Order: sequence, then structure tokens, then C-alpha cells
Amino acid sequence: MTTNMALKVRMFAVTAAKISLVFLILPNFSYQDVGTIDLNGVWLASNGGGDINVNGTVPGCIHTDLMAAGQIGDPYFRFNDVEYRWIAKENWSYSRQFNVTETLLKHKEIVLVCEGLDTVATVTVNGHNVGQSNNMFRRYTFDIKSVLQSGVNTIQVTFQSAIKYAAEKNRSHEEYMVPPDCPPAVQKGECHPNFIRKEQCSFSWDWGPAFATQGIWKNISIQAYDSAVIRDVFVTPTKGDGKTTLWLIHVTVYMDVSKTSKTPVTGIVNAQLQGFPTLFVKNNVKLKSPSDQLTLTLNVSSQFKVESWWPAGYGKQMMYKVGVTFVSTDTGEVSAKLVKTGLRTVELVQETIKGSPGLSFYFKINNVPIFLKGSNWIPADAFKNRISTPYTRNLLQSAIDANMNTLRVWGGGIYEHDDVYDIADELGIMIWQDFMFACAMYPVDDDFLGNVREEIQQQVVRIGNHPAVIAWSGNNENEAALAANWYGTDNTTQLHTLYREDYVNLYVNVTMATVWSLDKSRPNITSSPSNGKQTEKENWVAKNPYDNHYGDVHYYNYKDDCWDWTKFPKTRFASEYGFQSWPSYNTLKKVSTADDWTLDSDFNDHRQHHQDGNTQMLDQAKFHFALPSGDDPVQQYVDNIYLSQVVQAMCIKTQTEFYRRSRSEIINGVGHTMGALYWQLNDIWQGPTWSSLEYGGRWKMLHYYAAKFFAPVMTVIFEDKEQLKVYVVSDLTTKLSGVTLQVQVWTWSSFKPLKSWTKVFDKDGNSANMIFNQTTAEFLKDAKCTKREACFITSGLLDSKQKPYGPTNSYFLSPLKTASGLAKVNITVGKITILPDARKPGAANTLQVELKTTGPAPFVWLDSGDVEGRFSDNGFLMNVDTLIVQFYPLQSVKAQDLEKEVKVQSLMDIYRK
Ligand code: BMA
Repeated sequence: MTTNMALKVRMFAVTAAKISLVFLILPNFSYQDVGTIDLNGVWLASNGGGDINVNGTVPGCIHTDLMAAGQIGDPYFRFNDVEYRWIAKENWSYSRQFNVTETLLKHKEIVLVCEGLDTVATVTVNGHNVGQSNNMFRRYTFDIKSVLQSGVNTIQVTFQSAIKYAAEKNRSHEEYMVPPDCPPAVQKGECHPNFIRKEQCSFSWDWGPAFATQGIWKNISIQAYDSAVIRDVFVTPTKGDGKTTLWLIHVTVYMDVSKTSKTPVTGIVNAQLQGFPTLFVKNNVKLKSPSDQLTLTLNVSSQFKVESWWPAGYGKQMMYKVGVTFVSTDTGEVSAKLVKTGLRTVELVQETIKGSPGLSFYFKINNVPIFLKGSNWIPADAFKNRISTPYTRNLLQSAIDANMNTLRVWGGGIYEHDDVYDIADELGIMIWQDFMFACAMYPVDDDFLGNVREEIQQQVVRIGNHPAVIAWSGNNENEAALAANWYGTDNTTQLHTLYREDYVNLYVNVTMATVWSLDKSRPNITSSPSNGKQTEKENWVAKNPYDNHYGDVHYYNYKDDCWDWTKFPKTRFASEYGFQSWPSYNTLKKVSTADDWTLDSDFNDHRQHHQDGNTQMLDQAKFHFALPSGDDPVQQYVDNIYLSQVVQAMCIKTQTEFYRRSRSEIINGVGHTMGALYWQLNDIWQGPTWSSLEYGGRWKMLHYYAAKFFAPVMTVIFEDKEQLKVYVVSDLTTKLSGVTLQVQVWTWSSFKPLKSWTKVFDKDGNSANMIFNQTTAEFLKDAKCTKREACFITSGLLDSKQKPYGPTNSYFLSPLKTASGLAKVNITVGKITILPDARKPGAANTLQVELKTTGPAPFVWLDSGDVEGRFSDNGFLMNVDTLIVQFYPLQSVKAQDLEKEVKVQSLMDIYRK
């Protein structure tokens, strides 16, 4: 054996051993067999003047650093969002020292990897400028080899105020204005977020504060290598021919290659589906450019027993791991990454529908048409480092517990943390992913476009690995803004042409083109709302992007009575609709003082960021309810909170039920609704907003209602002129057989129904059908209901063994302010016991609460006070004298502790005099 050969054999043996070792010790996500220095941890954060110096946590941000150092209080407390505005106007810098060894310095390449800098920053190492950033959504990799020294080194990241940078960028954009200039005054926000690639809502939104914070918000590290490292792995499975090949798993490996090497870097790249030792591809490769990419395909033939990934409610959320290694031939250096993937197909069906002009707009997953049920996700905190994994999990578990299967990650926030997508994969929550552009025009110069191109490329590769992500969407409402001239873009033909061109450039030529070049496995929509294919036909800005015959629709109407379903647009897909409510007193009191707890307090005004929002909530309430009465102003405030939640729950219930029952029919040319995502799931802080989950995760009444109006099988009662109708909606893929629909008439003064109507029926899955249709007047007459005001109706299903199946629904025949016989009742909490064996995901233990009422009561509300957790049902109509509900606390709780905190009330209790 020649020395050369011996060397090769030895290297091969080392390499093989390394590969198997890599996968043995591989932690869940990634492993780099190269020198790394983790720079996360404690830095020094200083302001521009140098008079404030505090510990700076990385990853983190300046606001939470100042708070931890005791320099400021809770930024969410009372008016602090405005008080602390100076923080975002300063230029902060973060610095620290770190040690470098001689061994590390010997590597040919040494880079600083900044996973996320927020936002405009200059980075120096040992006083040398090594790079700049101006996009919080990008990872930056800076070459620092030449400036490092053995022993102690210093790194400094100097940020520029995002607010000042945006203002400056706007000022220097002299050719034409890029609107809007500033948010409405009620938002108490900052101007020109569209000039900076930063979380748009960090300059304020109509549900959130302006905290344009600064900091190193993601991991930062140093990486040293000699030949090449795997920077990213992008995995997209597509369906095979179904006979010999089940799936083709396309693996793109993005490599950073040593620039110092004069000849191409050679090596072996290997991709493997974990758990299937014989399912791998191995190639000899030559890497030429400093950022080269390799494509490999894993052919999953029918001999491999793989399972598909399904959305919640349709099957298992099976996940696989693809391991990729690169081994350099010259140095034996190994770089490896492990990426999770799920096998599923997604299709956005836009085809003609009989009896309806336009096109359908619905998703098929693994060839099954699915009605998308859910809501819109916004950033969970203004300070991202405060969002823990358990917190994220609780929000997403709450979505699942409310029978949602989809969330839209809205375009004014951030490309979410990996946690969100990981947990969505695991729970089966489909994600409609917006790109981060919202409610604005954008400055489309070459720098901006280049910056965006890089951002899109990185985010598609990161987020696109998740089977949960089923669609890319270019922006929030910018097509609509242009079409309807929200920002004065239509004042002259010349201007209008210009803005349209900019729009197409940004979202079609850059965003969409970048996405298509990377990912052909999912649908790509230019805007939400849009008319889908029709938008494209109209050169990307449709005359009316809200057309009910195409695409998705956003719809807000605070003027009309929300119990009147005829006011709602019968869209193909409702991707936003909503009504506000106040969060619970319990949540609000954490950031306020006793002076604030009245409707007319400055605080109550201050936290409302939507023009006339508080009045709109009360006006909507007045359609059906008398406003709370009483002498104690704080109690009155608390009662108004409760009422606002009742109103919000009823509004969204009515609208969502309308969408769900419209899935199988075309009436007057519209229908086939296949999606209902209300606005909005979660909150960024404690204030009146459209959310169903409060900041902290507490469920508003709406969230309990969502669990019912999104149930897989449910009934809907409504009146269509003189007719009373009940639809049965089923999202099941199987047929319902031998099921009974029960429709009952009740009075407000008895626990016994006046009449029970039943019908046994069979029904196909994935459809909505009318099972009951009678003239209201006749049905009530039959029931001996003397007048509408005295009665209400319930509907529900019984299975073939006559057991209740799915939720019970109810329908009020009059506004409750005019209901006759509706009286104050006495509702009491009886025994509370611990259920030892009952466990719910996310709950520490389960308690059982017994309730008793002296008469029928609408909107029965249980409040667990300071005990965090949720009930199995809440906000319900109680028309039995005794009822049992479960309580699922976040932290384990004793029966006595819950007993002390729990309160119960119903609608009539808010009328105190
Ligand atoms: C929609 C959203 C958000 C906004 C919400 C409520 O248009 O896209 O911009 O917060 O309405 O107004």
C-alpha cells in the first residue's frame, strides 16, 4: 500500500466513523463539526451618550435589559409605552469580550454568524468594521478572520434608532412619497415603518404599542472551518408516481465554501431519511463558488412504509428527519444538519364552479378538500425574548382546543420563531404564511429589493421545511390599498402607474419570483386579500380584490347589527373578519391602577388604538343588550368588559357559522366558502383588541365559542326571511349515518322545552346541508310559544345510540334586551373536586366544578381569578339546573384554591339597579 493510498483509506475510515458518530450524537436540529464560539449571554448595553450601561442579554432587546437592570418599570404598565419612547430614539450598542484560541485562528475561514440583528447596526471586532445590517429578518454572516487575535477580543454591535433611520430614509426618498406617512393619532405610533425591514407593528398598530426596540434578537456565534459548511438545508417532498415511487424528497443543501481555496472544494455529500438506513443519496461533489448549492433527491419507493402528515382532525402528524452531511475530501472536515419534514401535498384549487361566476378558492391536502378553520396570528409580545416555548405552546394548544386547523401568520409582524412552526407541525395546524409587508406602499429601489430578495430566500428556506406551512402570501392588504386608493396613490394617472409598477416589482418580480425559484411545492398568493388567479389576470392589482367570486376576503363592519348574517359577504374564503372586546379585568389590572378602571378613564382611552373602538363595542352591544347598570364604577367597568366579550363572541359566532354553512351551496351566484380565519387569535399586550386569547393566554368568551363553531360536526340555526333553518355541517371525510337532529323550543322561565322536533338522517362528509326548514311562526305556534321574545331555540345532534354528538347550539329569537321572562337567577358554584385520571394536553391537573342555577341563564361565565387555566366550557346558555364543567389549570391547583378564586355570573347580573 502506498502512503497515499493508506492515507486515503485511513481518511475514508475516519470519515465513515465521523458520519455515523455525527448521527449518533446529533442533537435534534443541527450539528457543525467545526470550531464554534457561542456569543450568546451577557453583554454590556450602553446608550449613545454612554451614561446608561446595563447588562445586555443576548438574544434579547434593550427594553427588557433596561427593565431587568431596574432602569425602567414594566413597559406595558399604564402609559409607559409613551413614557419610554426615548428608548427607541437612542442609539444603543452591545459589546462584550471573548477568547479565541490559537487553534481556532488556524482555520482558513472564520465568520461571525448573526441570526438576527434588530435592525440597523454596524458590527466591529477589535475596532474593525466587519459588517452592517439593515434587516431584522435576515441572517448576516461576516468574515472576521483578518481582525481576530489570539486571546481576548472585543465585539461591538452599534445600533441606530430604527425610528430615526426610517425617518431619514423617507426624507431622502425625494422622487415621490411612499405612503402612509404616519399611523392615525389614536395608535400613538411612529412614522414610516415601511422604510425599514423591521417588524412593522413595532411602530404601533391598531391593537398594539410602539416599541421599536433594538438588540441582538437571535443567536450570535463565531464559526471556523477550512473547507465548507452546510449553511441551510431545504427539504420539499413532492408526490411520486404512486406506484414505484411514493414520494420524492427534494433536498437542497446551501454551502458556504472557503474562499481561500484556489481549487474547487471536493467532498462527499450524503442525505438520508432517518429511520430508513437504506434510504439515502451519496454524491461526490465539487464546490466552486463561495456559496454553492447542491441538490439531491431521496426517492421513497413503495418498499418504504412511510406515512403522510395530516392537518389536525384528518390523521396523524407524522414527521421525519432528513440528515445531511458534507465531508471534505481534503481535510476530512464534517458539516452536518438535521432537518424535520412531513410528507404531504398541498393544492390551492381555483377552478370554475357551476352556477357561480368566478373561481373556487380552497385547499386540498393530500387530495382531500379541507375547510380552513382558525384565525390570524400576530407577534406574541413586543419583546420577542419574553416569548417562551411553553407560552407559544399554550397559545397553539389553545388554537387546537378550539378546533382550529389553520393560522395565518400575518404580514405586519415577524417571520415567527422556529417554535411556532415546530409546534404547528406537531399539532397539525396549517400555516398561511404572509411575507412581512402590511398596510403600506414600499420604497422599491435596488437596495431595498436586493435586501428583500435575500430576506425571502432565507425565510423560505427556514420556514418552508415545515409541512404545516401550506401557502406563501405576499403581503397584508397592499393590493386592496392600491385598488381602493387608501393612501392617495390614485391621485394622478402618472402616480398610480408608478405605484402599480412598484407593487408588481416588489411582490411579483422579486418576492414571488424568489419563492418560485426555491419552492414549487406550495401555492403562492400575491396578497391577502386578493382574487387569486383573477388578480394575476388583472396585472396583479384587481379592480376589486374583495370580490366574493374569487380568492379571499377581509371584512369588517362595525355599523350593522352583527347578528344579521345577510350583511356578511358570501366569500370563497374569509381570511379576516372581527370585532373587538376588552380583555378580562384580571389581565388589565396587572398593568393599571384603581383610577384606570372606568370606561371614561384616560387609561381606557389610551389602550384603545382603533379609531372609535370603544364606542363601536358599546354601539354593537346596544343592538341586543341593555348596557350594564349599577352604582359602583369599577363594577360597571368589569361588567362592560364581560358584555364586550359576549358581544364579540356572538358576532364572530354568527359570521363563522354563516361561512361554515355556505361551504356546499351557491345561492345567487355566490358560496362555496372554504375558509374562515377570524381576526385575531392572540394579543401583543393588554388592551382592547380583536383577539380571542388575551396577553398571557387567558381565553376570552370568543375562544370558548370558537371551540363550538369550529367543531368538526355542528349545527347552525338561522332565519332566512320567514323560514327557520337548521344546517348540519360536517368536516368529516366519512358519512354520518343514523344521526338525529334535535331542534327544541324553550322559554326563559323553564328547564323543560316547549317542543322537541327530531329527525334521523344520513349525510355525506365534507359538506353542509339543510336538515330542518320550517316557517318560524308556524314552528313557534306548534310549540305554543306565545311570542318570539319569550322563547329561544336550541339544536343538537344525537348519535345512533341517542347520545349527544357535537356541541349544542342556540338561537335567540329577539334581542335579549327585549326578551320576555328572562330574569335574574341565582347561579352558584357547588362542589369542586379533583379528577385524578383526567389529563388534557397543557393542563397540570383537572378539576370538576359543579354549577347550579335557579332558572335558565344566558352567557354563564366562570372566572378563575388569579388561577390561570381554562374551563371545558364557558359563556354558555344554561338551561338545566345542574351542570358539571371541568377546569384545566396551567399549574397544578388544589380544589380549595380554585374555590377561593372562582366566580360565576350570567347576563342578568350586570343589571345591578
Ligand atoms: C386587518 C388586519 C390588521 C388590523 C385588523 C383590524 O385589516 O390586517 O391590519 O389590525 O384589520 O383592524
